[in-house]
Amino acid sequence: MSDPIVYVHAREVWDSRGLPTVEVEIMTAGGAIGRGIAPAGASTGRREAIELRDGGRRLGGRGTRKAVAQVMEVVAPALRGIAVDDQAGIDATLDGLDDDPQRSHLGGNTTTAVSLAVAHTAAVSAEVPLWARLGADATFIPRPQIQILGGGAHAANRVAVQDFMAYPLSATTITDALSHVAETYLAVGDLLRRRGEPRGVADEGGHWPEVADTRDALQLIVEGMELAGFRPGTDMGIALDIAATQFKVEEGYCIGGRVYSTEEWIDELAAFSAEFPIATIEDPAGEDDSLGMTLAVERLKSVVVGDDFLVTDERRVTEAARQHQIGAALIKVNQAGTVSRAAAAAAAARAADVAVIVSARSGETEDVSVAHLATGWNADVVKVGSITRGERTAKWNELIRIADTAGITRLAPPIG
Ligand code: 2PG
Ligand code: MG
Repeated sequence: MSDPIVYVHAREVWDSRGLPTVEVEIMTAGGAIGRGIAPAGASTGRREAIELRDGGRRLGGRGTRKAVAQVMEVVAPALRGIAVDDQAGIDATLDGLDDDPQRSHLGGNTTTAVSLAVAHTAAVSAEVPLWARLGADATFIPRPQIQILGGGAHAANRVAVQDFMAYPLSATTITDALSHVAETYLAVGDLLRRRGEPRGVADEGGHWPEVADTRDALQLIVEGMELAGFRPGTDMGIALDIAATQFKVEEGYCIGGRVYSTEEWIDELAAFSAEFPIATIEDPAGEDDSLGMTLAVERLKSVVVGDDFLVTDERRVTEAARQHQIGAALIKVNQAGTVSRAAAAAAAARAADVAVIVSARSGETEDVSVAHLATGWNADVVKVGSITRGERTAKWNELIRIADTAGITRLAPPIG
């Protein structure tokens, strides 16, 4: 039964970095109400959907009042009267409202919040949970990759690598997976405390990286796994997000004052990949470094994941699978700008036999969409940061609820 949209409203709310973002609320004739909030990246790819920010002096130019105004003045009149269950049609309408594919006029944050709000409202209208509306046949929960140490742009570049995660391998349920990682997170905290290091957290809740270098961080995590009683590589693997675009220079990659050629850099990662139980390595090369991605796929033992390299773009995913044989694609709705475009990128990955990792951003809120999208799209992996901080645990706790209420006991098999 068609349930038309009667009301679209936007407001400025706050994210986990104390920065403003856009929330959209939608109501239908049938009385269904749903909300979506746009997340925000810190290490963004140059090809991803562009956020609309206010500029000027308020909040360092990061205000989102212009984005709110775009929803109220441009989007709302275009959506009123459209059936809320027509996600594809509504997302196409959003596409049509901005002649720039990167959405510089309407804002990728604007369209993301609207598109997510539509998805949630449609689920409420249909009286089913969002994950079930997206994929009623979901029989497993994606296996989580959970941050232990933050780094890169999420920790003032204290170390170059952005994200050191634990990837529970022997856990068979989401509750066990989260519990195994929590034990490891606490053990790593104990090890850091024994070293006498301060124990602050990075942007996504991982321990602040008071480590000498990448090798030290990897050793610390392996030690933490063992201290918590898990066998590295058997019970738990490591997942890295290098986010190499962040330290790409013309001649190669610059770390700690040393410049590596692309080949030297990939060989450095290959040595880590051979020495440590690293299941997956995301963005080992910069967003434009096609050669670096090819070398990474050839030389790393770990599965190569594309994030900035793919920017949740259907065509780039297909092309990277063909040209580079990448092993997994990161999927982020706000890189693509709409739920439908992100779904198309995930489908392109599936069609090319590339694993799907649905990911949150470093700037997040209480919005739990990512838990539903990852489950409904049958993602192999879900990544939302650490096991601490409310904006992160909101997603993990939602996955626990989905598993519990739907009786889904299985976890996706590990990749890599
Ligand atoms: C990433 C994300 C999430 P950001 O690079 O995968 O960790 O970071 O949101 O800052 O782009
Ligand atoms: Mg990344």
